[in-house]
Amino acid sequence: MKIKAANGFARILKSEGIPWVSCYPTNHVNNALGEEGVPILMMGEERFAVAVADAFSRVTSGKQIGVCTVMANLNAAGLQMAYGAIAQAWEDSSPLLVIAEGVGRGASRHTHYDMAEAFKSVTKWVGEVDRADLVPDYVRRAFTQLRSGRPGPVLLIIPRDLGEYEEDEHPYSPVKGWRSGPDPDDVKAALRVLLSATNPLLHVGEGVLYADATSELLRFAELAQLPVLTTLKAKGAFPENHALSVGVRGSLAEHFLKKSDVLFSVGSSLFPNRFSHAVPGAEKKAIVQCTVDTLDINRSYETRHAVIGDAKLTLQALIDELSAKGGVKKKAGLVDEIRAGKEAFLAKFRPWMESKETPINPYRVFGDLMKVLDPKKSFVTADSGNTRDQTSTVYEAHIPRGYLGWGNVSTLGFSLAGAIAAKLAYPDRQCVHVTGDAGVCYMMGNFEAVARYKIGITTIHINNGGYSGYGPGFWGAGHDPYTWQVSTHASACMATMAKAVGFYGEDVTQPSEVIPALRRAFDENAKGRPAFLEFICSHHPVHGGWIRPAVGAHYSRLFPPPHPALSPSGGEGSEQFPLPQ
Ligand SMILES: Cc1ncc(C[n+]2csc(CCOP(=O)(O)OP(=O)(O)O)c2C)c(N)n1
Ligand SMILES: [Mg+2]
Repeated sequence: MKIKAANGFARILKSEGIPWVSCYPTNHVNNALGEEGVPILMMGEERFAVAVADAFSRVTSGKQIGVCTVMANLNAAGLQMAYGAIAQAWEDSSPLLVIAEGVGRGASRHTHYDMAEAFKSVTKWVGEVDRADLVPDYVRRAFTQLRSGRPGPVLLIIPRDLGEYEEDEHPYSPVKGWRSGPDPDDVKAALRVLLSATNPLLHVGEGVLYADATSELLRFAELAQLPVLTTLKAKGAFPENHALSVGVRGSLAEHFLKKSDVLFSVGSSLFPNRFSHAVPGAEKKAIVQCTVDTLDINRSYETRHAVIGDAKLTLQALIDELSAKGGVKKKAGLVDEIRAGKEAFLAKFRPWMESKETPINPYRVFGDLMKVLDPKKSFVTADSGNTRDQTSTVYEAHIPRGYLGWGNVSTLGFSLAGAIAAKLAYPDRQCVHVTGDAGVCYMMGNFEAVARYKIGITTIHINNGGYSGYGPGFWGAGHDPYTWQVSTHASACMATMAKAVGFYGEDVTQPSEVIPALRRAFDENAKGRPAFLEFICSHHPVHGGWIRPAVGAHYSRLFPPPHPALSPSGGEGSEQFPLPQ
């Protein structure tokens, strides 16, 4: 049977198990998806169509692939608007499939915008389909890229005028994806370094989640008796209530990072950015880097010990090797040290989490949120700004993707996409995202779509009438004092805006009302109605820090030294006041 190219493509997506495609019109593939019965999620704009698909790949750690379509061809406005979202997926290595409509035969002379060229630097692969019967071949190649190796976005350009192809002559079967295992000699060498350590630290990146290796991680950490630190993107890969967890950031994490003589890293690029630690005293430590991609070897630090391969296969090999040696004796002292460090860390934050002050202290909202959520059946993510910094400091994630940390770049507004995707991936979980004043503005145009599709998520808006820490306050002058203030709640009520497009909405001004309001919101969510809770909060831009290289250290050229006024704790100290982000 002959079939139109776009319809053949839609059927192939179905056979790949793609449950829905997020989109924004126009794209001829959208009509084919409709005709073939593939559910469509039409968001309020392209950036969000991409973000929701991206977030779906992230929250499922690539077990499902997010797919989106955007407008392109001679009017590439959609694809141009999507650029930021695709670049973000690229920076975070998220396996996302973007479909753009290609320029028809002979029409490329009418445009000076070259889609493929424009996206080569932010995609793993760009495929330009130029014949109908090649649709299966191109999609096969796309899914090979999406399911193998280091994840990353793929762009497929499918013109409208490809015509038809004979479906029976060009059948398609789903692509499984391939892994590669580590060199056994490298595994042995890595273990030798680990076992020679006095103070080893297991450093865990998101690669462990994408490799579906969280149970192997747990086994290995316990077998080797290692304190475990995760990157922001890997938050939750190791249960944060485990006796060996030192979390992501703040004094406890910093203590173990500084103290370690062997940093044993699995599934991380190890490159330090604004939202991760640098390795302090890297020159004096032994770093072992287990990663899927040689791109990250000898990148930010000189690599002397590496294990290249899939994180699950690598951890299995490490477990086998270590078990053969009988494992490592239980370290009661280590567990006590972690417990005491955690207690000291919490002693600082707990009073804020229980604060009765008004405007509400943002930590009170997060403390109460933790009281009402079942950590085994919930999903939390946060936006750029203090909501990210504060939740990632105190929120305890107990299950993989119980918290979505994201952001090599950290693009305002993405948290809503995270919550939508999580609800679609895990309908039984209570899904919550926390955002600030700037974040809300970045996602606003998409609330109508969330209500239209009856996606029962809760938006927590921490309203502090500005970009907290950018302006002056108890923390000092602020780092962007001319660009921080927005309307206060008295003149701009975002909950009213959300209500107007179908959300359940409330303003919350009293600390005692935080929990009751959350419960009401969750009840509405259970009925398929999204909820928007606007908490009138104080500016409190204090959070767990990131280690920066000491000024003058070999790697400090990665970061300019912070202005002293911006960093009362000295840049490499523990809990930090705001830095430019
Ligand atoms: C697309 C984009 N542009 C700019 C920024 C820089 N940025 C980071 S946080 C922030 C302001 C956050 O303010 P708000 O949402 O009110 O959160 P708060 O820190 O006050 O809780 C800005 C402008 C960004 N992260 N993303
Ligand atoms: Mg704010």
